[in-house]
Amino acid sequence: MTPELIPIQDASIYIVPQIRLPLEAEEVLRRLIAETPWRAESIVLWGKKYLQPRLIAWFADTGIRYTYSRTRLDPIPWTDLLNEIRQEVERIAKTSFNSVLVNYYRNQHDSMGMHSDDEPELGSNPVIASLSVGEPRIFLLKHRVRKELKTIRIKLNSASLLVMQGNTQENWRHGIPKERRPCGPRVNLTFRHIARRHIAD
Ligand SMILES: O=C(O)CCC(=O)C(=O)O
Ligand SMILES: [Mn+2]
Repeated sequence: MTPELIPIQDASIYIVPQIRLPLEAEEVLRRLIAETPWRAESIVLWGKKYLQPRLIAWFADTGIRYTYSRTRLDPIPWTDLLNEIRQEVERIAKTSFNSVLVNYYRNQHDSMGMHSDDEPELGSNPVIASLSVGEPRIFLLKHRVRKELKTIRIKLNSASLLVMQGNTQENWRHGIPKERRPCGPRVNLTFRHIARRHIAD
């Protein structure tokens, strides 16, 4: 399916509304929820420890370490399902990925705060490819400095692939807000490439 360019200043973002998956999206969702060794990570806010409002798992090629939101993650080896999805995502994004962070939003109360994917191990101008399966959720984008630019809201439907590249992370933050309406589960897979100098021996 053809990519739709999202016209945003100081960024380069496109969406492929429905990518080809190895199984029906509902089955991918069901299997990922059932078979992933989910972790509840904690975050420290104003000196107090909280559980992050979502579950995560991190898969990567062997030997890769990644620090995400100040949490050091040890990777799980790729499953066949994730590897097949990776191949299709690499074909579309025209780049290779050696890791995927999987986020599980169980219901409307789960969310991800506004952030940029700008950890040093991602290098400059990273390509981040983000696949959504399950309940559609709103993806917010806010410019980091140009407050006159409106917040952008993009609905991410099941089986859609959002690709952020170029100077997007440098200029914009993104996140998934909580919802007021009841929401079913959503799993999001963000494929990333971790720079070689950060790969442990
Ligand atoms: O769930 C999403 O669509 C966003 C995930 C994300 O921004 C991240 O994992 O860094
Ligand atoms: Mn992100």
